[in-house]
Amino acid sequence: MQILVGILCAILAFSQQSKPSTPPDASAILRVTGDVATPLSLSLSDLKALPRKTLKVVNPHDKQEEAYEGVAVQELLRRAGVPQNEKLRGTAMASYVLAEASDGYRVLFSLAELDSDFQDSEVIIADTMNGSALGGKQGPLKMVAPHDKRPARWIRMLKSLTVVTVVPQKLPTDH
Ligand SMILES: Nc1nc2c(c(=O)[nH]1)N[C@H]1C(S)=C(S)[C@@H](COP(=O)(O)O)O[C@H]1N2
Ligand SMILES: [Mo]
Repeated sequence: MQILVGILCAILAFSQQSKPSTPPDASAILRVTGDVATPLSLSLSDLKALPRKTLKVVNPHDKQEEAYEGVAVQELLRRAGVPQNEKLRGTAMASYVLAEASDGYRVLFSLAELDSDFQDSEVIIADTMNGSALGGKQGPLKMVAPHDKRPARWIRMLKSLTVVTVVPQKLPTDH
């Protein structure tokens, strides 16, 4: 009897193991993860269906006027359940958004920098420039921070936003 139970368990374990894991959603191109209530996985068409913002900026590098269209980062953070406006206080004031691109480039924004109660940063996740989709190394998604004087945080090939809350550091008691 015990042997039979053992064999059945082994078969069950094997069948569980050989089950194919859920395939990654190929159309999901932007992930909003980390310290969020509701992680998001958004495709290009999901982004097209969200409230859209347009920005006219002069690119600090080539001094050309560019029109970007996309979704406000604050909108995405709101949908992910990140504290905003009057709820942005306490530990969330030491939270930041880590934006990562597929070439490994990474930039940071504090939550307060992306909150309209603190400043109008107008940071958007753009999917078009001058009416055309962002191709090649420019896209498909590019974060545009129009009030930064250098475009170093205009992160191209954006693939994820991760919210991180800085853990309070314990200072040695003898200090
Ligand atoms: N993914 C990614 N985005 C990036 C960078 C990068 O190396 N990788 N460099 C940044 C810097 S330092 C600048 S000045 C601008 C340059 O943008 P451009 O290559 O479109 O002129 O992109 C920013 N965004
Ligand atoms: Mo740069």
